[in-house]
Amino acid sequence: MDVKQLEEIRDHLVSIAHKAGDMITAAHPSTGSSGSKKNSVDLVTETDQAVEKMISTALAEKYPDYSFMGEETYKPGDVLTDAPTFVVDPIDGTTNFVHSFPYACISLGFAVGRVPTVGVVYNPFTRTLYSGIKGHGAFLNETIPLPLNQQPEPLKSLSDCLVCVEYGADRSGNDYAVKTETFTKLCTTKEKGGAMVHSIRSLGSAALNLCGVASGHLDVYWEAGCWAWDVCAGWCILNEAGGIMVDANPGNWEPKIEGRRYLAVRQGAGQKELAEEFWSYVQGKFDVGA
Ligand code: LIP
Repeated sequence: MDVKQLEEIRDHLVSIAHKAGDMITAAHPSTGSSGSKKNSVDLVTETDQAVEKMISTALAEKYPDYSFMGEETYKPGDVLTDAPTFVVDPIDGTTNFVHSFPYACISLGFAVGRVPTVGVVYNPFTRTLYSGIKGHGAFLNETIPLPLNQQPEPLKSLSDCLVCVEYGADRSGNDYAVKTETFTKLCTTKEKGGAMVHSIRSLGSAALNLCGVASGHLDVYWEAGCWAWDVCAGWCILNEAGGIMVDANPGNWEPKIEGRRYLAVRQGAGQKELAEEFWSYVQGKFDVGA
């Protein structure tokens, strides 16, 4: 696919993101207006479903030959293939949306050969738009190149980092223990065997977290359990901003979009060493995605 075609796709995704943003900001949900999927903290609202319908219809009209994978219409067993595919989360950060915490977005990814190739992520509450095309850079609000600091500081040590993590919806079992024990280790003093990171943040939207790493205001983002539609768009933007994505479990430098385990590191000298340092603090191994 040539760059003209990819730019046309990006432009279409940007206009869909704005339409979706208007639907989301007009919705005024309440905690009582949501339903749940897997458990009481895995929320979904009528707005998630209506926005996905609008997006899939708009994409099918213009690109009838491309596949579509969306959070609200995904069925267990659906797989991402090598075919050009739109990978979409109508509201990433549904819990935030339900609580009117203004950190939620529309995440519109386009994968070719299962590689994130176009990404558009739009937070309609702050009117912040991130976009990227593979090989052609990433931008904030279409004109400001990412990362925001074009001469990012070297990544010398995890102890200098602001680290983003998420608790996710599974609140027991092996993977929850791996997360929470690792969170503790990250924050603990060096004397007690920890990484003594500057701090950790848990903000509730994988796509915006990836854009935070792409921008450079987060140094690292580590998560297991989220899905292809949470990461596809942000991953393209991250890579185009010079960031890297590796596996949340130690040792794998080439995670898959649908692998459900992710560690993102911002641009800067020493990225790979920082990923290795992070892995050395991971307590156990995630089962998800295995
Ligand atoms: C959410 C993510 C969040 C993650 C949750 C969930 P949703 O997406 O972006 O960061 O921790 O497991 O996947 O459900 O709001 O689209």
